[in-house]
Amino acid sequence: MTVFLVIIVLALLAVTGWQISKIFQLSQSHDADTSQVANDKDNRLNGILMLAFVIFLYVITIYCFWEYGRFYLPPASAEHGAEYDNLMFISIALIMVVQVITQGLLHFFAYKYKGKKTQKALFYADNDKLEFIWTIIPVIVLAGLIIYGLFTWSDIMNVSDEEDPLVIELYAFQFDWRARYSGEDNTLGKANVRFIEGVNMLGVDESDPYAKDDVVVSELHLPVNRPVLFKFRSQDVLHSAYFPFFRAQMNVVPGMITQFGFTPTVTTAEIKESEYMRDKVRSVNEFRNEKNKELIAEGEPTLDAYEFDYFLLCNKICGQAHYNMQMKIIVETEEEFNAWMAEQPTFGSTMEDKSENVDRPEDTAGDAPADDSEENEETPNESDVVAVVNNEQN
Ligand SMILES: [Cu+2]
Repeated sequence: MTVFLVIIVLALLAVTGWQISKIFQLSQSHDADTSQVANDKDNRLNGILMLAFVIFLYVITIYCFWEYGRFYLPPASAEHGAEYDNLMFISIALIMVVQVITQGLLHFFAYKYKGKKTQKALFYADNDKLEFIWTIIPVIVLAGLIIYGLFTWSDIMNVSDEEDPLVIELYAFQFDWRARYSGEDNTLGKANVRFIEGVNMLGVDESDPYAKDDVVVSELHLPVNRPVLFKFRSQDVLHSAYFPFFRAQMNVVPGMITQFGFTPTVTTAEIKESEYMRDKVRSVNEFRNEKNKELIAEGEPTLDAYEFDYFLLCNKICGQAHYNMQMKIIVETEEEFNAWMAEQPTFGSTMEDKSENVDRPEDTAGDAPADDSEENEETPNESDVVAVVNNEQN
């Protein structure tokens, strides 16, 4: 509120100042140039400002490339990445060249042809040839860019079944991810939000035989050089699966299954060893060490050393803890992947373990007469529970 009042007071003061200066102007002698029409001096000043503005733009652009160019991602860790990066680079390079030239000419001409008292503007209605040239060149260039983009798009988006992709479901919910591998049959079991209960947090259909060998995990492991087809599902709101190092992103939409496929080509171990990543890790850790000195002085706990890992991130602002919605990705060799996979419990075994633990009261109910146990299969009410307890005592 105070800030609001201060702003109003400042605005009123500015208006007062402006009005006072107006009064001064009007009260000055008639010799001074009080005309509202720009004179040569005004035009020269505006011309120079035009030129200065475009120079400022260029300087800041060059500075940003120089200073922040290192924040570009390294070459993609997925097969389609090079295609994607090429399209991006060609589009940006074209836009860059055209904008540097046109922006420069626009401002330079504004300076060069600034108004002069002695000069009269030339009346020039139109020029068909010029108009044809500046229409047809952008048409050809844009059409080329769009067609190139469409080819790249269909190349990236079409995952053929012939490549035998590893099918993995990525399940998004506020605010975490789960991955479901389709197991030996490479077919995901059916799932529905209605089946969500206890450990079955993805709502996998227990009665579907394809679901038995599915494997649900909270860390995504991918074998290198094997095509992967991701099927995305959301439990609650719109999320977006974002794999920056693999140049992939796909919306995760409640009520439908979206998909995206790629082939990882660089293992986690390899990228950690790359020059780019070693530089990055070193510079992050330099910052952390500096910060740690401050923290030690304040008696606070220090930061851990940074280590790089691939991550799957959420790229849609989906709620309060959106910033922390991430899942670690480990790209490894086929052997390492198989060894890891062999250790993971399947969905079938997890559900069996669960029923062994949870279904014990029903087992006791089995001792009761047949008609009683039938009743128990329906929604149990309080009297049934009492009956079970009584049976146990007997
Ligand atoms: Cu999200």
